[in-house]
Amino acid sequence: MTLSDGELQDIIERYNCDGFAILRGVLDADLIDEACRHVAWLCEQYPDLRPEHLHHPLMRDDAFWVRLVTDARLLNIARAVLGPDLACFTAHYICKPAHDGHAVLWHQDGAYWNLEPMNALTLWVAIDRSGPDNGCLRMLPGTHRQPLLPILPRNDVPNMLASSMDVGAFDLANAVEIHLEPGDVSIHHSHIVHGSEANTSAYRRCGLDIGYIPTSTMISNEALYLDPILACGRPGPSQRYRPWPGFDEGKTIAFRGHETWNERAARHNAGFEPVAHRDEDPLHMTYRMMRRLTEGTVKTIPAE
Ligand SMILES: O=C(O)CCC(=O)C(=O)O
Ligand SMILES: [Fe+2]
Repeated sequence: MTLSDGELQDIIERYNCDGFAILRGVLDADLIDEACRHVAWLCEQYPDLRPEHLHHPLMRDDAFWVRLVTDARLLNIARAVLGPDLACFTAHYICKPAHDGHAVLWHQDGAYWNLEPMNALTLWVAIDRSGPDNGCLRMLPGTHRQPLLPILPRNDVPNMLASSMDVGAFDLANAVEIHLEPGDVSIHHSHIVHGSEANTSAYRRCGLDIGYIPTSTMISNEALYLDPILACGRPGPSQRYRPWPGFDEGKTIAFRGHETWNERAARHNAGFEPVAHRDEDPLHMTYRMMRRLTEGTVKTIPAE
C-alpha cells in the first residue's frame, strides 16, 4: 500500500497528539507469510529460546530480516516521522505463543535505550492478528509528553522485559487496545507508556518490533545494540554501520527476491565504509541481553 502525502500527514498529526498511530494494510499477505516462515525457522534454530525473545543479534547475518526492516513501505512511514536519513538499531520478534505467552509490563521504550538525542520511533508490524484476547499492545494516549521514568526489576510474574515502570501516577483506565490484522502497523513514541498482557488464548500473537533512528542520533551503548544498519538516506557523521548481509541459505529463509538480493546489498554497502561484525556468538549475545534485563543493567555500559 502506498500512502498519499495527505494520509501520512494525518498519521503524523495523530502520532503527535496521542503518541501513537495505526496504519492498516501496510504489508501484503505474501510478505507476512514469509515473516511467519521466518519466525518458524528461527524457533527451529533456537529451540531453547522463548519465542518472545527473538532479538536482533540472532538476525545479524540474516538477509530476510534486513529485507523486511528496510521494506520501502515501512521506511516511508518512519521517514515521515524522523526525516529522510534512517538507521535501524533494533528489531525483535515478540512472538507470544498460545496459552502461555508472556506479558510485557508497562514501560517506556526510551527508558531502555542509550540514544543521544532520544529521537527514535518504534514501528510494530502485526505478523498475526493481535487483539485483547491474545495480548495486544496497549497504549496510554498522551503519555509521550512525560519524562522517562526509571525501570524497576520485576520477577513476580513472568514478563518479557523482566521489569516495569511505576505507573501509580497514570490512569490505566485510559489505555487504548491496539487491534491489528496481519500486515497492519502501529507506531509509537519513545516516551509513551505502553505494555501488553499475557497471551492465555488459543492463538499465537506475533509482532515484529523495529527501532528506527535518524542517522544523526547516536547510540551510546553499542555493547547492547550492535552497530546499527543504515536503512535509507545518508550515513551519520560519526556512526558505524554494519553491512547488509548477503543471502546465505544456512542463515535465513529463501524469500521472494533472494536471487537478486546480493546485488542490492552490494550496491547499498558501496555507499559507506561498513564496520566488521563483533565476534560474539549471536545466541550468546541474546542471552547476555536477556541477563541484563533481569539484572536491571540495560542502561549500564559494562566494562568488557
Ligand atoms: O509486543 C509487545 O507486546 C510489546 C512491544 C513493545 O513494547 C514495543 O513495541 O515497544
Ligand atoms: Fe515497548
